[in-house]
Amino acid sequence: MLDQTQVSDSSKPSNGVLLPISDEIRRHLLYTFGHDESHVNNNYRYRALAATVRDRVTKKWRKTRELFEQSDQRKVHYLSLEFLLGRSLNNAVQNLDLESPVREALQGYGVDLEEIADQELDAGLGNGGLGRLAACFLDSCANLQLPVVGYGIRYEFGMFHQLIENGRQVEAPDHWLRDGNPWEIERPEDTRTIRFYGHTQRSINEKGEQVSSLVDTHDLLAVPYDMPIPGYKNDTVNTLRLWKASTADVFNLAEFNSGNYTDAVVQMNNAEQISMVLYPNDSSENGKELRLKQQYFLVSASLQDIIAKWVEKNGDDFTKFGEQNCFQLNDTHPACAVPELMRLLMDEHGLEWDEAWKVTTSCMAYTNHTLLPEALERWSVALFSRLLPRLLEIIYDINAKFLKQVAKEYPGDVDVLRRVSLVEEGDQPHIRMAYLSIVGSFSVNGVAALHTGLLKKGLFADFYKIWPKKFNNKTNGVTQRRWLSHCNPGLRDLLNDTIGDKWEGDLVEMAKLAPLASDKAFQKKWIAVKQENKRRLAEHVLQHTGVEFMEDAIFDVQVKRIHEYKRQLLNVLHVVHLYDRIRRGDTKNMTPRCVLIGGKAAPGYHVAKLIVKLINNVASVVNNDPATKGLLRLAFFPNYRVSTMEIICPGTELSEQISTAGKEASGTGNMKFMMNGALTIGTLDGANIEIREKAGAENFFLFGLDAAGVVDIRKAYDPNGIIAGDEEIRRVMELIEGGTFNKNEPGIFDLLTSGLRNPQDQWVTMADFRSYIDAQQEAGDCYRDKERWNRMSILNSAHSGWFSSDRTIGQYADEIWSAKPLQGS
Ligand code: NBG
Repeated sequence: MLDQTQVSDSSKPSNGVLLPISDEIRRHLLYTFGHDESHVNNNYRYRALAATVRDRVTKKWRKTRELFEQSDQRKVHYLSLEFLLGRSLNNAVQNLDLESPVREALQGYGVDLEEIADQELDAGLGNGGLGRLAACFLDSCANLQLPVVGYGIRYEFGMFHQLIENGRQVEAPDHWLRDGNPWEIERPEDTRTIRFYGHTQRSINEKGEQVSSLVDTHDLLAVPYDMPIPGYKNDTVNTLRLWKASTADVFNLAEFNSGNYTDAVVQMNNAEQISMVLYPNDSSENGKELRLKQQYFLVSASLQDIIAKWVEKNGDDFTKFGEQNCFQLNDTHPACAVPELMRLLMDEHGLEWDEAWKVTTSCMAYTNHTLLPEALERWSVALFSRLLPRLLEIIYDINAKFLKQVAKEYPGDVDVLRRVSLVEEGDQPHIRMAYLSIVGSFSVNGVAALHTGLLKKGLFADFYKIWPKKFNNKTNGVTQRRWLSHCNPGLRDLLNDTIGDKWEGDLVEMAKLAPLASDKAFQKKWIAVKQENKRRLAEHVLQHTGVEFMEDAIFDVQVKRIHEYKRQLLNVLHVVHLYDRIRRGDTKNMTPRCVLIGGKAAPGYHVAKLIVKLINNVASVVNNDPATKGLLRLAFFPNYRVSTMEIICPGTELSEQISTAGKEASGTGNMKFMMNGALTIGTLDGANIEIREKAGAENFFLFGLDAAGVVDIRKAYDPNGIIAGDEEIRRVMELIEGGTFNKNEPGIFDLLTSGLRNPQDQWVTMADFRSYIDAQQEAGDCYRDKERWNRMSILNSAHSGWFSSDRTIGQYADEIWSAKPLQGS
């Protein structure tokens, strides 16, 4: 039931608490921002509306928090270095069911909600899929009324802005907090102290036991900022707690800055660097000291926060701690939680090793998000021992006990001990964070069926043998509230008219569309919605790239981080192939096509940045050649982010999911496109496999080698043979290598073409090129048969129910967390 004092928009002030929305906006303009209506711009209107909407969250938020604190049910703490939230206004308006009163109120100001919502900067506190998954999960947890808190870092600078200059990516800082963040509330009363460096001191306590403590540390503060996560039309408002680093008290400063006041003040600022910037690496580790500091900062602050509340209620009795708490580690980034919980339990709360280990391993759960070896985090022992000396001792102890257990199971097998050790030996020994996470957790999950299978068979095979029951799969999902209902209002209305609105809370309802897939009248409505979304997307593309998309062409889209394994290069090769056909006059059976590619490259990832340059250069040649008119367009969408996906996704018809099989753990963009009726052209990788199973093989354009095929072909991979043996492929390579796309910059793409020709090429792009060309032709042919295409499109949406993050979170709650909806909410 909605609380009338919260959401009523009647013209009378209700209970004297909140006024109708238009009055509240006016009140905030005047009293919060000091402006009267006649002189404000849309930015102030946004901020006043956001404050108004936030006020309407407050009461439910407090209520949920109270319930949470009082309850003895198991609570889940989702620890993640990334939460890629995007914008919050529309989400809050939607979930609080305030759309009509807000629209009405804004009418009075002569503006519409879209214009105002457009003022909000994305909260880009994540890189890509991993961070966005965390955000979708929070939405689903609130929808399912689960007692889950997200813990992360309040980065001052989120994901960088991508500018394109002369076809190349240039990074600019994203100061998203510049105008303040209307959604957050600072909670200084929950500030925690985080201790770095120093060394361990042993002493004997009153009971005559040896205890360890850290001394001579450099301390700083973690100050929490809470953001509300409203459930969908229910009374739950969960919390995302983001930590900001701040300087510790002056006391400490005196210690290491005797006599030098100004230097001491400068030192103070150093503390704040920890939460200054998000590392912009997706699927590759970074190895920088500051990054390890961020990881420990998040973990220590969050664990101390949870333990402080536990101790308030239970004293130092931790017997039920594991039963009532669960930590989900989002990848290995928060893996320090394992030794840090041990440290807190032993050094601060007096538990013995065995007790502390029992508690720790009963509440830690780890999600792996990648198979790429370069993304597996390893921290040098030297760095660890300097920065976190006590944690390193604990890790060594965990390792010693673990290896003893393994040695018992595999007597005489030294090789297995070396393989599973948490410490990678060598000139510079390293800690293997994934292994630490596995050993310290009761659950280890992958994010799609294929991925979990490959973890068991490959990367973690030794551990799977030791603990087969720990391993489980949780195929990813996305929230249909943002990725369908909000971003595709046309489709939302059509669905509501056709199958009712239950799908917003339960996406399996979409299956009711299936019987209508061939229904002419329904198809007509379906096309009309897609056409309008294409128009909106084309407008956006024109505005941001200057490229004009033909609205009757197939809209073929690949948006995601730029990475070699995701093979944007294969996509470009196909565009070059189509261009070559046009130049040869071979345009029979060619479906007009508009190709959109978007995504950011990690600033230090040279090859990825070169791929961006190639896309832009090919685009410029293709789009400026009169021969391509009406047939082919290519555009690179700059600064791809959550809010642009909200426009791109509904207007897409063909979804490119073309990674080298066995490399993409799951993918989640693939699911967003499917929900919105796009057909997938893809490899048997990640969740594509499940998408194809659900949609039906006949409604999916499959190509390329499968994961086993990739492993196989690499034994004798001969890309030059493939190129020489296929006339069309040879021509594509000749066009690129001949300098067609870099007339004034000779040689700049040599690195890419030599990579394609290299028998060691990990991504085996040439191996899949022919089958990709053929699958693209099939997709194009199919598109010309409108009825068939629309049937396939409807069936894709209809069978997307499995890919709701509500389903995923339901499985986490039942199978990992043993968490139930919060009683009373
Ligand atoms: C990414 C994978 C994606 C997956 C998301 C969410 C990392 C380390 N992994 O395939 O590459 O969909 O995680 O699970 O960013």
